[in-house]
Amino acid sequence: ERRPIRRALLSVFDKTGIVDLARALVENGAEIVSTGSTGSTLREAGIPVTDVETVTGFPEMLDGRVKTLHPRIHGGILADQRLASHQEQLKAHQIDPFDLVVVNLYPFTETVAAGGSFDEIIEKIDVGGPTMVRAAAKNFAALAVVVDPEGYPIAAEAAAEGGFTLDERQQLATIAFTRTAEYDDAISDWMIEQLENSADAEETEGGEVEDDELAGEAEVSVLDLSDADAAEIGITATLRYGENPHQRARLAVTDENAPGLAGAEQLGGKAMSYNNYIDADAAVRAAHDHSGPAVAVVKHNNPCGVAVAGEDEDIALAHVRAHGTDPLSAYGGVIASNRTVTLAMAQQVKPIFTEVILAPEYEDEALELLRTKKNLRILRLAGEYSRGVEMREIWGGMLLQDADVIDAEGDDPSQWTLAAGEAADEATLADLAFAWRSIRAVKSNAILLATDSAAVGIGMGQVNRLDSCRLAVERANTLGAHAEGEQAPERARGAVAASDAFFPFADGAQILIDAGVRAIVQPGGSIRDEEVLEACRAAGVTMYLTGTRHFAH
Ligand code: 93A
Repeated sequence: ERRPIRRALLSVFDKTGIVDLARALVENGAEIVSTGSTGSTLREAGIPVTDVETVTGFPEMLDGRVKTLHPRIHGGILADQRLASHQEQLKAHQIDPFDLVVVNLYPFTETVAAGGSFDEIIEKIDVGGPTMVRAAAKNFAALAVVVDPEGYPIAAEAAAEGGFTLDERQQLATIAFTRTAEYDDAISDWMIEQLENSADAEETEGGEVEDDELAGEAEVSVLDLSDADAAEIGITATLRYGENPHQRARLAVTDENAPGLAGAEQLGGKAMSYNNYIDADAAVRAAHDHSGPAVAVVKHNNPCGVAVAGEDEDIALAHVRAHGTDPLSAYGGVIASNRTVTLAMAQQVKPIFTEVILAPEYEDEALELLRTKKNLRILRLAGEYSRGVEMREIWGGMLLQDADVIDAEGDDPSQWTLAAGEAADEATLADLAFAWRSIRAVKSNAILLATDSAAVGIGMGQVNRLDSCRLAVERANTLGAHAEGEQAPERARGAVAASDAFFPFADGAQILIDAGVRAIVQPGGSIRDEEVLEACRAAGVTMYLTGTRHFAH
C-alpha cells in the first residue's frame, strides 16, 4: 500500500533541510518541481529541478502572489488516482500527478511578532501555500503532504522505502489541516485586532466633544474607564467582548485573598471569554456540591452531565459517566473536576471538543497532554470553594441575596420525610442524595434522573415542571447510546429522580412514574401534595420530601 514518490512539489519559505530532502528524493528517482527561490536553492546545490513556471506555462505574477495557483499544479495534487475518469482528465490536459507536496508557509505570526508594518504583514498572508497543503491533505488517498522541516527526514526515509503508507499519509494530512487551521486562526486574530485598534483610534480622534453633549450622556459605566483607571477598582481584564460580540466586557476580582475563578491561574489555551466564565462558574459550583470525586459538564450555564466516583476510584470514572449523561450536549462544554485531573481523565478529555477545563490540580502528564489541545483553556483553582452575597442587576436597581448553599437541614437525607412507598434501601438513598445534591446547579424548573451516582437525564430551564419532566425522561431514553447505530438504553427505567421545587400537580410526577422511575425526592409543600403522593403510592414509587427548595433562575 506504499505509494512510490515519482514526482514531488517543493515550495518552502524556510529552506532549512530542503536540500537534503530533495537529494534523497532525486536519488530515489523522483522529479522535483519547485517555486522560484526554493528552485534556486536546490539548483545551487546541484539538484535538478523543474520550475513551476515551466509546468504552468505562466510566470510567477503579482510579486509572487500568484505562483502555484494553477490547474496544472492543483490538478496534479487533487486528482483521485483511483478514479479512471480523473486519470483520463489528467491525460487530456497533460497534467502529471504529484505524489508528495512539501510546503512551509510564509511566516505570518513571526512577521507580526517582529513588529512588521501593516503592508508587510498583509504580504505575509500565504494563499498559495495553504491551498496546496489543504488540497494535498484532502487527497491523502493519493499523495503525502509535509508541512514542517521536522518531517523531512521521515519523508527521505519513506522515499527510500518505496513511499508512504496510507496510514502515514492520513496522519500527515491531519497534521497539515491543524497547521492551516492555526495559520488562519492567527490571521483572523490579527485582523480583529486591527479593526479594534482603528475603532479606538477613531474614538480618540473624534476628540472635541461639546460640553452639552457630555451632559446629555446618561451615565459613565465602568466599561468606559481606561484600563489603568479600571485596574484601580479591581478590574483585572478587559474581555474580548461580552455575551455577544457587540457588548463590551471586563472582569473584576472582588477578593484578592480568595481569587476563586476570577483570579484562577490559567495553564493553557486562549484567553477566557465572558461566556467561558459564566459556564465555568456553573461547572465549578456543580462539581463542588459533591464531596466525593465529582465531575460536572456545563453548557449554557446548565449542567448537561454530572457524576461522582467512589472515594478510591479514579476521577476519570466520574468524567466518563458525566460525559455519558448527554454526550451530544457535552460537545463544546466546560468541564469541572473537584479532584486532581489524572492522566486517565486527560486521555478521555483529549478527543472531546471542550472549551474550558477546571480543577484544583493536574497530574504532570495530564497537563502535558491537555496542553496539546491548543484551544483548550486549562484553569487551576486555588483554595476552598466559597460564595458570598450574590448580586444581580434589575432595571434601576440591584438584587442581593445570600448565595444558595447545599447544607440546609433539608439537604441532609436523614432529615427527609418518607411520604409515599417503601423506605429506600441504602443504594437507592445514595442515588437520591446524589440527585438532590446535583439538582441545585440546574436552572429551574429542574428535574434530574440519576443511576449509580451519575445523572442520566436532565430537564432544565422550562417554564413549567411538566416539560422538564418530559425532557429529563426523553434525554435519559435517547442520549445514552455511545456508538452510532447503537440502540439508546431506556435509562429512565429504574432511575431515581429529584425535583428542585414541589410538583404543583400530579401530572409531572406521573410522567416520571410512567417512565419507570422508582424513587423521587422533592421539597413538597404544594396544596396538591396529596395528589402527587397518591400517584406514587398507586405505582409503588417511593417519595421523599426535603422541605428545602433549590430554585436557580
Ligand atoms: O503568494 S502566495 O500566496 N501565492 C502562491 O501562489 C504561492 N505558492 C506558493 N504564496 C505562495 N507560495 C508560498 O511561497 C509557499 O507557501 C512558500 O512559503 C513560498 C515558497 O516560495 P519560494 O520558493 O519562491 O520561496
